[in-house]
Amino acid sequence: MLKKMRWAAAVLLIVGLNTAVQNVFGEEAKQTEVWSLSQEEQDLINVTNGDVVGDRGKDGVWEFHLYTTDGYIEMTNGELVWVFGYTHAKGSFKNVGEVTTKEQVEQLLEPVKVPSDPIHLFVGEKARITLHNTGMHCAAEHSGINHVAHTIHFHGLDLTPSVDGVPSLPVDPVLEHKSFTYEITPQYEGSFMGHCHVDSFNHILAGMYFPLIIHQDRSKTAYGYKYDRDYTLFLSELSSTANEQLQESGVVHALQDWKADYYLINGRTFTDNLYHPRSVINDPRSRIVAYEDETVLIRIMAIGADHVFALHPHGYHMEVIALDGRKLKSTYEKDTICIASGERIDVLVKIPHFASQRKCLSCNLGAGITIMHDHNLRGMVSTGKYPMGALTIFDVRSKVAQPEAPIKGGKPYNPLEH
Ligand SMILES: [Cu+2]
Repeated sequence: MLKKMRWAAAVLLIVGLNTAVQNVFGEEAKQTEVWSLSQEEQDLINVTNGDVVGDRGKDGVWEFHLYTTDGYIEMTNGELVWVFGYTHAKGSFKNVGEVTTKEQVEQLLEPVKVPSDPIHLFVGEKARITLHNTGMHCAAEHSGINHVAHTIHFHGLDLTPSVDGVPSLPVDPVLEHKSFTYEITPQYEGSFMGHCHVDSFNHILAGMYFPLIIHQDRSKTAYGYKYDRDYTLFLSELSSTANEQLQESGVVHALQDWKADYYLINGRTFTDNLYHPRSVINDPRSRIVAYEDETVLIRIMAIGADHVFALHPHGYHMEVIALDGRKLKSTYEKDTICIASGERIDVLVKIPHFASQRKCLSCNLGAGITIMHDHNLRGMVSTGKYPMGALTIFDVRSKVAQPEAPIKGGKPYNPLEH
């Protein structure tokens, strides 16, 4: 009887601990929701991290419907910046028909994001990607930005001009309330991006870009290298002033003086309020969580006017395995990755086995937090404030179960403060 009670207590303890860990770390909670899926669906989620994926029709072709629209994104200083970009139906890339009014945009589509959600494709599997232009719904009535056309350029894919997204070379861009379908079959795995190619300076910098990830198969490998976890960090510049001018008049005055006032990782800035829900470090897609012994793949991408990001992790060297979606013949190690607009750099970070590799008191930190930030320090200043910009963290955890994290004053646990 006593033995049974001990067992029951142990089970309760494990369940309780598990629940506490899940509450603290959202990504683990996400994994538990998928237990009832088929093996095929589970394999797909494994390589897409649970991102929304397209529908695969009976003919085996992937279908995606992207919608262009405008809206506001909230920054960590509370500013709402008007942007325009791509979005999709609520919870899916399904076709919800032509969307023409503000009410339909709000009812049928996800709010606009910068960058918009990643598109995941597979080598040799055909995809039909339809772009619908819903028009602008939050711009001034007489702004020249109303009624503009858009396209998708699949940056880095070797495509024929008919699906290359450069307006009228030879296909006309997608006019307001019209649509166009790009049909592509990826040849190479790797990290790519999509962006608009109409009035590119204004349309891209206003927010029209997204990561495009092409997988070789359903395994956690990239370019033949195995990884345990993967993150995509899309670095970009944003000018709220230029966007406001587009919104009001459709013209950016003195375009040669265009200057970013926000430096972003996945559309967010870091800020010294560690609990800010819009901060980079509180975004599960941008906070790099890993456990000892694991290999982490980071797909770094950048887009902007002229800023070259110099991404520098403390505590780790990164192994560069691919540049611009092509495997390197031999890898090399870097602790500062310079990346300019349009480039993609794929790196592996090997998290050591702490106990066996600790040779001195100052080496191999063990579980804990280290920062990774733009070492071109302009990228750490947004709206004139520091530290506010392109910074995220490595949140490295021991495989040994940790005691329940303390929660102080109703605030979630933040290891940066411990
Ligand atoms: Cu456009």
